[in-house]
Amino acid sequence: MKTLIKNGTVVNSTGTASADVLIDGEAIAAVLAPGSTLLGFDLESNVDSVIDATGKYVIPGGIDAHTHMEMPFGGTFASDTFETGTRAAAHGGTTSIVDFVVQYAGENVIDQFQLWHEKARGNCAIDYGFHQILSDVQDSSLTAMDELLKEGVSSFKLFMAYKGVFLSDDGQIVKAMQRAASNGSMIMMHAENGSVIDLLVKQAIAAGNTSPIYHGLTRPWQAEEEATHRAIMLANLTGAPLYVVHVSAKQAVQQIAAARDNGQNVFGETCPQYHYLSLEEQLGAPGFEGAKWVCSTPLRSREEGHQHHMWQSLRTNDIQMVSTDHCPFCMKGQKDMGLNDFSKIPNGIGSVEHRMDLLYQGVVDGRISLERWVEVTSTTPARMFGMYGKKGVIQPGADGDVVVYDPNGHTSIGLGKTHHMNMDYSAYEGFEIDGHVDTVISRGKVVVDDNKYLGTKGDGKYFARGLSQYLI
Ligand code: DUC
Ligand code: ZN
Ligand code: ZN
Repeated sequence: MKTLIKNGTVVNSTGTASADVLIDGEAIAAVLAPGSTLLGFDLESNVDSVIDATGKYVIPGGIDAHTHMEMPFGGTFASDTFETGTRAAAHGGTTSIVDFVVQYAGENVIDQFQLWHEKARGNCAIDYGFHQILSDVQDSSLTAMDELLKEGVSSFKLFMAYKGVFLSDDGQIVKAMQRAASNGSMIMMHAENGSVIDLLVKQAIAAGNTSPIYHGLTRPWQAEEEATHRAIMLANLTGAPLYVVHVSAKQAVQQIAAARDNGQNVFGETCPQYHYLSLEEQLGAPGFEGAKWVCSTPLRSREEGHQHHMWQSLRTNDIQMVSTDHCPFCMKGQKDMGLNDFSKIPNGIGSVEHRMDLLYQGVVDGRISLERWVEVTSTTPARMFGMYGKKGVIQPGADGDVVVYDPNGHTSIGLGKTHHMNMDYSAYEGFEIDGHVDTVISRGKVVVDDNKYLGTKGDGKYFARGLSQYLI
């Protein structure tokens, strides 16, 4: 199967050019000046299909490097399965995800890795890789870190919050960091001070403060800044590279920026919710509505300027990339477990389908450049997590993961509109985007065209990742 995408504007993180893109089988075969022939052959009459991208952007498929499909968490499971979640991702122009294998205390890491393979295999619409969560860091977990590297898992996530669920103490963190420093893998950190949060939560509930806004008020930015600083110091001590996930507080960004200025291999990820949504407007919505936006780290105060700072840090590269932390729960039967106690609301927001559009609106609004959009949503995730070359770029030899994006199109986000995620609400209901995902190609196959899903369950394959390109 040969496909020619003609007359488009190809946008890579390094620049923009008018070019035709030839996909042969599963890979990009050539990027050519518009109307070029190849060895004297007219391309258009020698391919199976032609996509006219006149007036449109041709970009590398999005990579969401932080998702939790069907994650067991908060007494329930994230409501998107690998099947529904990856199909929704495809609709939104994302052609790869990196999901998290969960290991709770006492479980065996390798067993869990095999279990996650079973959940995903044959079910995904797009390609997928895995990070590994470590909770208690057993001796067998350390050897598993070496073994998993050979299986294409080069990043390990630890939690400084969620005591009794995920939390690793500082000694356990240091042990895992020492192993990462020696085997070249990346430590990912959920950086919030769990003990402080647990105390504030207990005090809030005892005082009768049970509504969703208290989720945010009991997870203050100081708890995020302190844990971010501590993680940076432990990484400094051990020499491990550190990737701080879902950064939401401007003070945490400042810690990351200072460490980077100091020459340390520290990286920051943020998510669209921290750019657009706030403690006051969403978490503080009347009644129980705020439960829709209970996630951790929490939405921050707009009055304190966090959202503005997140956009700024993305532009200045104090923060390197944007994932979603896609972890959806329905209001009915899931979020409503916390109707009388915010601490029982399952933590998570779903937005795997909207990340590309929400960040593109940042281009329209003059907050980031077109090339930076591609960089933070595709190229940097590929480089950060050992996928670059195959993913994250439009060049010969790369996988044929390509999105035709229409800057003159329009996207209305909301239930009954562009929503394909398995959620009974949208965290972005009513958002209007000045752009549209027209065609999504995954390894040479059109999987979404004009909002229609054309793929098949199981099109997506496991991607064994290499080491991060950002480490020397
Ligand atoms: N935060 C969430 O909101 N959900 C899943 C796990 C996490 O760290
Ligand atoms: Zn987390
Ligand atoms: Zn997460």
